[in-house]
This record gives sequence, C-alpha cells and structure tokens, in this order.
Amino acid sequence: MSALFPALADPSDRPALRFGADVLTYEELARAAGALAGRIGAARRVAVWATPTARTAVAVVGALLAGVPAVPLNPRTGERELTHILGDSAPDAVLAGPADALPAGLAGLPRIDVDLAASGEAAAPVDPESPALIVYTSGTTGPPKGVLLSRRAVAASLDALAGAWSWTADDVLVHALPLFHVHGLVLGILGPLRRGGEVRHLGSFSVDGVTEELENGGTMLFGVPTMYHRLAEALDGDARLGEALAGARLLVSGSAALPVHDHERIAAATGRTVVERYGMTETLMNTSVLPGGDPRPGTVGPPLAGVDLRLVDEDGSVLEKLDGETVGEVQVRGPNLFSGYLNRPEATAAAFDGDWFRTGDMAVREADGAVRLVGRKATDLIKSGGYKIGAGEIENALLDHPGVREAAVTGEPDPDLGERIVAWVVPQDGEKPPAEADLADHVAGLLAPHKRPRVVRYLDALPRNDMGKVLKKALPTAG
Ligand code: MCA
Ligand code: AMP
Repeated sequence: MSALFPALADPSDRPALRFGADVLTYEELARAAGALAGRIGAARRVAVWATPTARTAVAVVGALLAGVPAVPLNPRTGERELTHILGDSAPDAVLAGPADALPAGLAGLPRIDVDLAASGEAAAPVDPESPALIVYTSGTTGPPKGVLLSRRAVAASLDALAGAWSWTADDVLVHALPLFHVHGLVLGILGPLRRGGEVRHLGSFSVDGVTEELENGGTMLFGVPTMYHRLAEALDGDARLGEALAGARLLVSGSAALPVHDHERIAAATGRTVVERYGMTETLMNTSVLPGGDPRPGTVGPPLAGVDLRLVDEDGSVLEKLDGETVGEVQVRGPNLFSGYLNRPEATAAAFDGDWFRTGDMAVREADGAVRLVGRKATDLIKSGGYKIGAGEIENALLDHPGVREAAVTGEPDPDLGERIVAWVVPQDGEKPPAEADLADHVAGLLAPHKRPRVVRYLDALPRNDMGKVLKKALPTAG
C-alpha cells in the first residue's frame, strides 16, 4: 500500500483545504501536519476536538503522519458520553484549536493546540494494519463502541470509491458534514487529500453555502439525505441553486436512505441524479450506484471493487437469488473492514460470521446485482439526520431525570430527518410531568444534541408483556 497521502510527500502549492478564510495548500498542510506529527509522535493515542475547522483536518492528518491513532470527539458531546469515550479510549492528549474552550471532562488531559502556520517534517512510514482512527458509534444497547479503522481499510475504501466515481485530483469537494464520523472525516476530508484534490467545508450546512461553493468551482457534493431534502425543498423558487447543482460533476448521498421523492424533485429541477452509496462505520463503504448508468432511486448500487457482499437468511443460509424480492441480512468482507471494537472482544466476535461482517441491514439484490436496502434487523436503532442512535442509551438517560418514572424510545418517520426520536414517558408525578424542552436538554447535556427527543409523549404506563418487557409495537402510533 502506498502512503496514505501521496500528495503530501512532494507537496505542491495547489489548495488542499478551504474552511472559510482558512485556506491551506498542500505545502502548507504538509508543514503544519508535519510539525504536529513531530509534537505527538510519542503518544499512544490522541483525541481530536473535532470542530468543523481546518484545525481538525490538520490534527487528524498530523496524527496519521505520526502513526498515532486519532479519536475524533464530537464537540457537542454531553458529559456522560464524553466520560465514556475518554475512559474507553484513554488518549494521551487532546488536539484542539487554540481558541477552543474545552469542557471540564477534558481538563485532566494534556492539550496540544494545532497551529496552522507551524512548520515541520512528516514522520516515517507506518504499518498499514495499524489503527488510523477510532470512531465511536452507537449500538442497540449500552454506550457507543470504538471502531478501530486501520490505514489499510481507509486507503482501500477511498480507492474503491475513486474507481467508481472517477474521483481525481481535479475534483473540488464541497461538504458541510460533521468531522467526527466516517462520512464527513474519512470520505469528506481524507478522501480529497488522498486524491490530491481540494475540499471546501462550509462550517455548517446551508443552502446558500452549497450554492456558492458549487458556483465557485466545486465539482462534487457529499451530504446526508436531510441535506438533500433541504436542497430539494429550496429548489422550488431558487433557480441559482438549480443551476449550481446542475453544474456539479457528482452529487453523492449516504448515511441513510434518500427518499425517492427527493431524488425525483432534484432530478426534475436539475437534470442530475443523486448517486447513493452505502456504508457503515465498521465497513467504510460497501456499495455505490455507478454515475452515468440508469438512475435507480431506491438502490445503493453494486458492491465496490474488493468488497464481497452476500445476503443471508435468518437460518444462516446464503441467499443466491438476484430477484429483487428475497430479503436477507447484508454481510460483507474485504479490505475495507474494521479491525474490531476497542476493548470489546465479545462484541467483535458477535459481529462476525467467520470473516463476514454482519451489518444488521436487510436488503434484496436486483437482477444486475445492485443492492436495495429494505430495513434493519434491530428496531432499536434509529437513523436521524444520518446519525445512528441507540434507543437504549436515550432511555437510560431519560430514566436519570428525576421527573421520569418509565421511558421508551422509538423512531418514527420524519420528512426532514428520515426518522425523529420519540420519547414515551411515564412521569413520576402525572400532575406535573417534566416539560418536553427540559427532557430534550437533559438528553443533549448527557449524550449529544442529535440524540435529544424531538417529540415527547406522556403515558400513564408503558405497554408490557407478562414478563414485564416493554412492547414498543403496542405504543399508540409507533412501529
Ligand atoms: C437544539 N440544539 C440544541 C438543543 N436543541 N443543543 C443542545 N440542546 C438542545 N436541547 C442546537 C443544535 O446543537 C444545533 O446547533 C441546532 O440547535 C440545530 O440542531 P439540530 O436540530 O440537531 O440540527 P438538525 O437540523 O437536526 O441537523 C440536521 C443536519 C445534521 C445538519 C443534517 O443532522 C447533520 O449534520 N447530520 C450529519 C450526520 C452524519 O454525518 N452522519 C454520518 C454518520 P447549531 O445550529 O449551532 O449547529 S454515518 C456514517 O458515517 C456512515 C459510514 C455512512 O454511511 O456515511
Ligand atoms: P453508522 O453506523 O452511523 O456508520 O451508519 C451505518 C448505517 O447507515 C448502515 O448500516 C445503514 O443502515 C445506513 N446507511 C448508510 N448509507 C445508507 C444508504 N445510502 N441508504 C440507506 N441506509 C444507509
């Protein structure tokens, strides 16, 4: 495997990163990340305070150059989740911007401020199997697990996407995704840097921001369905946006399903079809619709180069039919896979069937091999705004609120977020139930704002079976 970033070995004065007024060429990035690599070289692991800024990109590249695994932290993470991630990943230091105010939970860690103007040399080559990143992701129960992503997996997945999308150094990627998950960080930052191209990050998503960057030379756009939904909504009456989208080389959606209605609205207004790709933190990217082929809203395309994909029945038998009807669990294997969950050998073992990773996603295969996702095995996993959220962690947080006696959490369809988090709450005192905003703040403060319930429904009791287990399907409008 070549170095992760060939363009940093002999850096040019072409732009690499643009975050508003912070612009770094490859030369400047090589110097700043090289200097940082020199400062952290002896660390076993570092946390990165992953604000949507150039400093986060430099911090992660610096860690990768040094061969030190980076743990990106959501800067809005609440107390409990932060304590868990820090305890589990045990970083030696936190990399942050000089102006960042870090929470008390990080006070015990040495802080290394990222200096965009620093100058130093990059370190030696690193074993491709060593971890590059540890990305925390939610499961159905318990706190988030740390996914160990090797340099090999990152390189393999980015190269497979480059092949499928003809992604080159000439591409200018526009995105506004958070930098603490695979989509925004691996695809959105490391992707362009591996190609030697440019990334422009908007800081936060806005229709105007997307329009402007695509008008000014952006060739690709990456987003979650919520962002494409908001673009589709804005298209009616915004001719500038329509032209900007029509002018892009590639519009890519992922992290959750893009509804056919939004596909159709964008195609009708711009003549462009949004390309969907399917991935997961543990597997990086598995499939992608191939640009230029027939538009196929509802499918996520065939497996990417190097990825083996199969559907498996409940009894464990492999389903061979490409009939668009036979549903099975998606299992994958290939160089794109993670190396295990940090400190969780049992969870790692349970996630595999031999060398096949069980995704938990249910799908059918079309006659040409394209995958169409139809659901998930676990109903307790919610995808809201493209974030994966476990119902169990929210229930536990709600139960810690003094006004809550019982709690159940479900996801229900939402035109903007895909699914919205609904909390079903039995108050301690039916006369004085805790306010909806109070419960939302409570969950946001313990876990993260995107995990807060968007709707609270109050009940006198939760429906339970004879064993006392909550019957979520029996909740008034859930399921
Ligand atoms: C509101 N806010 C609050 C509260 N209420 N903060 C604290 N407590 C509260 N009670 C704040 C928020 O922090 C935010 O601040 C603002 O109000 C609006 O937040 P929110 O309502 O959450 O925003 P949204 O409209 O729901 O966001 C939509 C979004 C977002 C921008 C699309 O969901 C998003 O960025 N999604 C990306 C998810 C993603 O990257 N997933 C990848 C993982 P402020 O306005 O200041 O921000 S999946 C993956 O990686 C795999 C591999 C894959 O396949 O891609
Ligand atoms: P995460 O664990 O946050 O990395 O999310 C991974 C999950 O997102 C997958 O297991 C799928 O359920 C979902 N996902 C990712 N991309 C797509 C897509 N294009 N269409 C539907 N679901 C997707």
